[in-house]
Amino acid sequence: MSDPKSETDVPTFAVVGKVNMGKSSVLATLLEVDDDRVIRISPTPGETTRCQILPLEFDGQERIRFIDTPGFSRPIEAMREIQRMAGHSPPGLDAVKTFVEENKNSSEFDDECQLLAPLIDGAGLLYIIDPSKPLRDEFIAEMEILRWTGRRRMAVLNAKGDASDHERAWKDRLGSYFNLVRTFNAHHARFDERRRLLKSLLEIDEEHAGVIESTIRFIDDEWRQRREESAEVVVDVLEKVMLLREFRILDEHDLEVEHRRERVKDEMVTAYYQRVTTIVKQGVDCLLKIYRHHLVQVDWEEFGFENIDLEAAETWSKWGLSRSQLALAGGAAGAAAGVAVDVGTGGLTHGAGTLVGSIAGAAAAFFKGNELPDLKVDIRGGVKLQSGEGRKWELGPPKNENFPWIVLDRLLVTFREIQNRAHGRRDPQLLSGGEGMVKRMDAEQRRTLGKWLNSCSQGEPDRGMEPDVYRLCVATLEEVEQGEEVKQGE
Ligand SMILES: Nc1nc2c(ncn2[C@@H]2O[C@H](COP(=O)(O)OP(=O)(O)O)[C@@H](O)[C@H]2O)c(=O)[nH]1
Ligand SMILES: [Mg+2]
Repeated sequence: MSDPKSETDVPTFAVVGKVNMGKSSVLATLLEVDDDRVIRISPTPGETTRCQILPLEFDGQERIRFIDTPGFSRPIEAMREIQRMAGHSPPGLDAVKTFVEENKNSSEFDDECQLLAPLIDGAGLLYIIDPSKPLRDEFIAEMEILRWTGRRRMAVLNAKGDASDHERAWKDRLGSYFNLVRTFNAHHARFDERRRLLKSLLEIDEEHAGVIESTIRFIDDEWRQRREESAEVVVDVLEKVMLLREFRILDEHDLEVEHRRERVKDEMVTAYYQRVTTIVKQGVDCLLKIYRHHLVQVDWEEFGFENIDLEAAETWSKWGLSRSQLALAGGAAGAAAGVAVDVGTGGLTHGAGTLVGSIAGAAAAFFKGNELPDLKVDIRGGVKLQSGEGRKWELGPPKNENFPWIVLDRLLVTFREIQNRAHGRRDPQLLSGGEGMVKRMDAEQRRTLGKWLNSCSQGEPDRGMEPDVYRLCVATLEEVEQGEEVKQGE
């Protein structure tokens, strides 16, 4: 059986542990919920006072049910009470049932009664602990109570801090109380770890193996689809950016007065980069949506293109592009280089020259003495005669052949950070920067992509190359996914 046929067929797991151990955070990461209105995560203990059902659904059908619980608040007292109720015999599920029955209307053991109710109903359990905390008597009491329920149980180590001091003690003890011990960090777990934790459920609920296995297949399919959609986003952004042109209609007077010409040029360059930023931002928003992130934001003040200083060392290093990588990327796109003015040469006037020469000097100075591709950063464009009075000034894309690779790297680095971003976190900042990703592409991929980018920059995307470009983007994203996790700040 691979589909749950009725509600009682849905494998159910209660998430238990002491208050504030990260139970809700583990669930939020596992189920990709970054919304505090759906799963409340709080630094103040004891805010959850009721159980909450959190279904894992596919195609509108609940496949695995998790129950978030308030957590233990008085485990030692509860343990004694259950022991007292068991009398001379060893405590078991009956004593736990009696305990809940007798205390459910009193406030004394409210949290314990809430937490134990789903276990009495037959749920398996995930016991969340923080191995950076010392193993105290209250935890032993919790483990005893859970063992008495007789339910299949897994301990999940969610280390909030440095676990090295106490982890051994925890592991020694957990082994004798739980069927399974797993590590899952609510702030760092990525797709693989989420998948592994779901797979572990098989070991504590063999009865529902079919449903759990088919759910994992759904998750794998969905993950592949997300990667494919992301590749489409990347290709789309690159094409849009390379096709982008900024226009102004100028009259003769504007063109003849140098300071006016300069002003128009500056305005156009600013407007151009603002539009590049908008395109990239829309792409990043799509990626965030694909991976179900609603909370995080990218600092566009810093990472947008509006104030991009293509000649500054910082611009390159922030995105992890070393000089040699730039040389490689540039080499691949080399065909795009050397075309300074490719529009309307017939009507070209003095304006275009000024435009093209504008920022090249600084870049050349920065890279002086290095065997590097031409890093001129002027924007291609020209002036065309319009019918009637005006002249059309057109610019874009930057002549710098590395430009599309920088755009691509921003997308890849952002994609990597999205992969590393756990939904259980509630801090809004998606960090950007760090090691670049373009370098992971091999020479063949760069050559293909470079050729296609070149066709885009000339205003005529090579449609025949698109399937190859899409495939290499999918492969690159997969590569990025599998890369080492770059630890994010807390
Ligand atoms: N640094 C860090 N903090 C965590 C982690 N898991 C949970 N927390 C924090 O611990 C606090 C309690 O988490 P919560 O999930 O609400 O605990 P619960 O009471 O067991 O549901 C919150 O401030 C979380 O942000 C973790 O893996 N790392
Ligand atoms: Mg909670």
